[in-house]
Amino acid sequence: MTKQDSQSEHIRLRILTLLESRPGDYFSGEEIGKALGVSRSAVWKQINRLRRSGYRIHSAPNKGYCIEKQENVYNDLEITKRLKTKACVIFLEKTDSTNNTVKALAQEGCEQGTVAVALEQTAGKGRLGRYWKSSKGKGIWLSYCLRPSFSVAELGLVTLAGACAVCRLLKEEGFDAGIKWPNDILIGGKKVCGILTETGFEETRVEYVVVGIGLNVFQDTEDFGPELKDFATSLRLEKDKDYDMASLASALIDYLYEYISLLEKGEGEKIIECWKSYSKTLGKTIYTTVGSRKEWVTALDIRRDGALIVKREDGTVTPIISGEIWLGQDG
Ligand code: BT5
Repeated sequence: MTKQDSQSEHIRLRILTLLESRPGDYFSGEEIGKALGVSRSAVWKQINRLRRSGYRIHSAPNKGYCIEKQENVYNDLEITKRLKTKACVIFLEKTDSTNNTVKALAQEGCEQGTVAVALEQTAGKGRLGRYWKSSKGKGIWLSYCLRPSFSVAELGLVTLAGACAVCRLLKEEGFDAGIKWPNDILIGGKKVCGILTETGFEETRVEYVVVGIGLNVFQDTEDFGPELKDFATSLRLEKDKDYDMASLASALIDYLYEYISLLEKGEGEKIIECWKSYSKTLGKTIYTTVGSRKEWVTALDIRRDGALIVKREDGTVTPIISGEIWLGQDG
């Protein structure tokens, strides 16, 4: 976002705040311009942009502008308005993958805290070339850019930080959510959220890390299709209420910022502690690939680099760096 873009966003936010302070009441262009220290034509221009973002703003000759009260508007301003931390939110109606969007922005030099949020992803990505179903308006599809100051050895903690942020949000929404190593967030044994972390290197130095989070919100069982319906869930399926996407997205960004800050302060062990408190994996029997073959093991602990420490049937203890696990009967 250029300086000019961010200035005009700031003006839009202030116009919005003013109009929303008395929905249904008219404010003249002159009055708004005076309050903000900008010209009437600048007000008019930003009002039109607000309209294009979905706000119902009426105008009447000699009266000015008035906004209709609206619920659940989901766009960059609504997310930014609710943020407690600083982030630069870029909202897209449609993109292939918000991770790709942020990677491109990172390569152009965007700052830490740049976040792409999309209403729809046409090629949402999971790990290892898998897909992430991201239908229009059905969930929160966002990616956050980091410019890591912490060591490469701590990179594994970024995904864990993302998982902690999601679990905290879900707990506050009243869900008993838990983490299945390494990146699945489950409610009642079904996947409600996935996290994909991608890293960009410049020779051996980490240039950027992109944390992509996909959180299912409004899907019905049919939305998931035959392939996913038995394994996936959404907040709406778990608890039928009216979720406000902008509030969910802004809280998620705030929590992500908080957990990432712990990493930057060298307090990675707090992320591990938090991850353990939400874990649905530790202490459980799991089925996974150890070395080159699949076997039943017991998940013992999580290492600082994010590896899962497991105990094999022959009693040996070994780390699993990446891969897939399946929870056993006790999971
Ligand atoms: C993940 O991969 O779980 C990471 C998903 C990350 C998605 C976010 S959305 C914003 C950002 N932009 C992107 O392009 N990606 C990130 P993995 O552990 O590999 O799981 C992928 C598997 O989950 C698929 O093979 C399906 O079986 C299943 N799946 C696909 N879409 C799903 C959905 N919406 N809900 C639950 N499960 C899903």
